[in-house]
Amino acid sequence: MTTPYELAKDAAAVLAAKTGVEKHDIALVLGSGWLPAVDALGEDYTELATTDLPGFSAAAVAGHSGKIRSIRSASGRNLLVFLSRTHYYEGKGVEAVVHPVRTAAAAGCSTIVLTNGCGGLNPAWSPGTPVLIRDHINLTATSPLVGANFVDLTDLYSARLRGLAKSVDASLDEGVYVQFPGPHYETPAEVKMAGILGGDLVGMSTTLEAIAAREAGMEILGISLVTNLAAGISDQPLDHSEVLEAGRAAAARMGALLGDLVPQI
Ligand code: 8IG
Repeated sequence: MTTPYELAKDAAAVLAAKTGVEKHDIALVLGSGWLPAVDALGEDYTELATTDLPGFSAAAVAGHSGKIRSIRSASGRNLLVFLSRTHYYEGKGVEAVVHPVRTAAAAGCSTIVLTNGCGGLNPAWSPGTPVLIRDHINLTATSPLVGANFVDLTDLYSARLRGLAKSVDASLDEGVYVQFPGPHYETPAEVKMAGILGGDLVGMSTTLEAIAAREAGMEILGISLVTNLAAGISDQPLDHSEVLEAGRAAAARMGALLGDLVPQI
């Protein structure tokens, strides 16, 4: 039987063959609202469909394109950018969720930047505000790891990389990201619970990927784009098209942030 790690190795081999890039250095996963920022990372690239590689299935959400971009950055690094992700709520299993992360590790990446769109609990974070993930609370009740694999998650989201991000943009706040399984948004009571638990951000991704990335030994930077106030924080109902619109409106700032930050990693 093929293990998830062997499947990732196979995907990395096909990636190297199709891009002509033997080793990638930095991986990025672009979440809701981050897609328009991709062009700020570099103009010299090869683009593949995720389905060109073993182990990937088609993208399922509007605003998430199933593409992978291999970018030769101006600073001479090979970036591996996933323009979409598989979410836990798609029901394809945890292994499908973290396959891009394991593929990136097998492709040689030692750093991963995990981005997402999420709801914010702090009313000062208006839609379009990026927030660094300081830590997470995983409410999916699952793990990408199987067996007696007691991976340490202290400093999961690298203090060094958060410091670097703040040196690029001193206005960046930090928060604790709470992953719910989704695909429904939270009830106001669940958002209140997330706050009582110590959360600042609510979303449907990232924590399982971060765990797999830590297992693989990668240094992790997590950045959330608050695209909406979490349910009950404002009296507005939540709407996916408004989430996408907030992303479009924030694209220039997110592009500048990633464009300035990545060369410093
Ligand atoms: I964009 O308010 C986005 N994704 N769970 N809650 C959850 N996920 C989200 C939200 C939100 N906004």
